[in-house]
Amino acid sequence: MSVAQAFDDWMLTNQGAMEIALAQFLPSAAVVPARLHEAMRYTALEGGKRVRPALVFAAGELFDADPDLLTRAASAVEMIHVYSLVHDDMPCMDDDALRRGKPTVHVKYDEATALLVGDALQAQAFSVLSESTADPVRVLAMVRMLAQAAGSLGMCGGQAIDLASVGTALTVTELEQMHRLKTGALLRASVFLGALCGKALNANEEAALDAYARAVGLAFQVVDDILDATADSATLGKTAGKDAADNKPTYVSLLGLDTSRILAKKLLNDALTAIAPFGDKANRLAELAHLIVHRTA
Ligand code: GRG
Repeated sequence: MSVAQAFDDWMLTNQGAMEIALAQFLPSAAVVPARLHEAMRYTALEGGKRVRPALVFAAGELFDADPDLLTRAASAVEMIHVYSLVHDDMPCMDDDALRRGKPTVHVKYDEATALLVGDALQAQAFSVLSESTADPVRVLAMVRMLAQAAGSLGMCGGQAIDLASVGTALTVTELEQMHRLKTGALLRASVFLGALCGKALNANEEAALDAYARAVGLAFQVVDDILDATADSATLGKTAGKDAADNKPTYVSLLGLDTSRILAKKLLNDALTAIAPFGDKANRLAELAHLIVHRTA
């Protein structure tokens, strides 16, 4: 089997595991309030690339993680991610009708339901993580890591800067700061949550993972900006060309397409260099960095 085929199989296995875990960790649509639970399952199941769970699993493999804790961490991160997408698509934020190839939650259901779906997914993420029977000190560190990545000093803070920056002229440094929080914080937390499910990290390992996670987090956003400007809505499963239509500062609007592509390649190189000391054990993390930079959707 080729290396590429083995990686594709590994991704499919993880996506399957994620589907089963999310289906189990989300309340059944038969449980009251049925409409809310149905909407939570509608948006969280059968969709998305599951990049964040893959980062959790890949980092977990590197540090011989506890499988149950790893599945809980991957599910929790994905629930936070899905909540952010549901809220981001609402009329008070990005106002989008299409996500993961399906009508967004406020379109399919209604705005109040979309708000509650996001709130409930966020709460469920912490519930799933904290119900682990692993060492409570370790679980508490993971809860803290996820909370900090999701909060006002992480994803929510980045979203606030994003909303305030529409129609303004950001510098590349300011754009990077926004994305480090909005998208980068949760991607970084995915890597560290996976690692925390395994043996304790020494300072060198922590620094290497941090450099990898930061490079991959930023690369993800640079590529997202490139795809928004170049791909079509059917391929992306969400509305393409929205950044320019909304007058949002992006890597493409600030640097142009060619320089943005060069930057994405440089970040890929930074990510691979950072994890080189781990050797072959970090192959999955390396392959994920390639996937993030070379993805087409
Ligand atoms: C509402 C608190 C709050 C935060 C929203 C993540 C986010 C912050 C907004 C999403 C807007 C957006 C399109 C950001 C660009 C990067 C991004 C997170 C893309 C979507 O992630 P993918 O490509 O999506 O991993 P899938 O559907 O594959 O999981």
